[in-house]
Amino acid sequence: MKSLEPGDKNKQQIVTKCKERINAMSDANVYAVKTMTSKEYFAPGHRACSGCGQAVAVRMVQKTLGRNVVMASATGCMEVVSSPFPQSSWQVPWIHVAFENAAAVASGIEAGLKALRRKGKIDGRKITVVAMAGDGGTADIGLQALSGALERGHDFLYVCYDNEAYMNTGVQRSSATPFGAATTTSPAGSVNSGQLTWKKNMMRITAAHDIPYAATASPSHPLDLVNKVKKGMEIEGPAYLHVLSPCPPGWGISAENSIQLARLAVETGIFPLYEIEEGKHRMTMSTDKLVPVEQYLKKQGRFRRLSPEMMEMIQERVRKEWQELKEKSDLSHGHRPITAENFLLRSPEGESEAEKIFRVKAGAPA
Ligand SMILES: Cc1ncc(C[n+]2csc(CCOP(=O)(O)OP(=O)(O)O)c2C)c(N)n1
Ligand code: SF4
Ligand SMILES: [Mg+2]
Repeated sequence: MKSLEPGDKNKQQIVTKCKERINAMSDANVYAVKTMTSKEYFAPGHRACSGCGQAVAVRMVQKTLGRNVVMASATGCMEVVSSPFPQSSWQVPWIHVAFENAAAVASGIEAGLKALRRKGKIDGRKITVVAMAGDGGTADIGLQALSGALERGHDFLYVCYDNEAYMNTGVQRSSATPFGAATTTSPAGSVNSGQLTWKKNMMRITAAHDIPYAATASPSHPLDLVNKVKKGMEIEGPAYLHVLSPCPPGWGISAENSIQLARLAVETGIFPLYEIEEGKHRMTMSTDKLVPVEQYLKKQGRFRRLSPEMMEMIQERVRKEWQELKEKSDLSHGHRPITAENFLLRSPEGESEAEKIFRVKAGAPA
């Protein structure tokens, strides 16, 4: 492929060339991170463990959200690691709320902003209201508050960072802990092999509220994640994002394998990437051949005691749920491939890093 020439001043030409390059890449997701804004809204210096998948995901989500947000953040790992008084990693308005009420607080913020706008005390510019919580704060203790906020139809984005247990308080099971995983309250030993129930399906629960948008996302697929955050911001009404967040100490994995594990969760079909928009399902990352679940499970200490029978039960369930999801997706939109069209990630404040890089390389005027 022809490289960019210093004389390529026409922006359209530059963008076309960028798109050609990107389409030639086997997996645009690998390169997406480099195109994000260099501005940090979840600043470094926080105390998350190395390899924390949740911290990686939060950073990407915040880069996409930009400055015009108000955050309500439930108690959990991200609150604890980011806000030891008097320090804070948050470069945006951020409120720490209780374990159970992130969605209720976000509802109040949204209603308050509406009232201020109506009274002419703030201008009409869009301010995104975001609630964030872990799987415990979402699927267990915060479920009632979330259900109420979805039912009332508040215009907000709820992000659940799912590391599949109560990590902040020492790896206790939650209803999002997967079948067979060992935690301190679902120990694996001679009697049981870990969690005995199947993971609660928050996508089905939130979609049952007939909200305009619900999606799963993973830090291993940044482009997909960014697109979904953008959609959640743009859509009027409640949007729900469920983000897989590998946790090295809780999952029994090494820090450097965290994102690889997130990728395997997607590729095995254990954590499929899809969205439900106005009731229509769409797989955003599909494959005809799933990687065997064993490759994902065997890499994690929490599944060390899984028997071959349990492994087979998990494989069977994943296969069945994948097939059901595929059929639902085929009935509506079908698979949407990643193309260069949705690759150039513009930061909310303007030019994307990719555009800046290519403009500078091409010698175009600043
Ligand atoms: C009412 C109440 N019960 C228990 C706690 C203790 N507590 C704080 S965070 C937490 C677990 C958080 O789990 P999760 O929401 O999954 O977030 P993670 O730490 O895993 O990111 C618990 C049990 C609390 N703060 N408030
Ligand atoms: S315990 Fe897990 S979720 Fe919490 S900061 Fe460490 S890696 Fe992240
Ligand atoms: Mg958790």
